Amino acid sequence: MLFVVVAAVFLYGLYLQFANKNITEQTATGVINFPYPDCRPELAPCSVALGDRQIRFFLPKKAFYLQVFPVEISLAGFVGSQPDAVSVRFEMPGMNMADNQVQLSVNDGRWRGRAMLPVCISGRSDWQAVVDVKVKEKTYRAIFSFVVAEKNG
Ligand SMILES: [Cu+2]
Repeated sequence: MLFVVVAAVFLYGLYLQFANKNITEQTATGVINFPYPDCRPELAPCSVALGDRQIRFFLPKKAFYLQVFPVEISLAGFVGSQPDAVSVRFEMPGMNMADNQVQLSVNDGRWRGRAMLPVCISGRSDWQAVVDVKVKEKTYRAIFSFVVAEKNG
């Protein structure tokens, strides 16, 4: 009987090791979050770094609702693992807004695209730009907060 208990505990330990290993591997092939940057991309270009890798986010000085505006990302430190795709998704923290994702295209090392923001029915103007840099099976993610100051251009 004791043997059975010992064997069960041993097997449970093995199972836990296996489960933990799976979680670690999922993280390694999933999303790698950059630290949250303490800057305002609507005021000045905003950079965030994780190790050698840097993501720099450009917004126009004024981003307006219901008007197309340019977004731009420049990357540094992704040497030897050039990104396959870069996208920006616009969200509001804690609010379910319509899906709004822009795929950027690269030219001269700069990733550019054009975006448009809807008017928030609650009157809020605080947005988050979720930047995803895809490198093979990994996604490097940086989140930039910004405020849309005016409703009309
Ligand atoms: Cu909203």
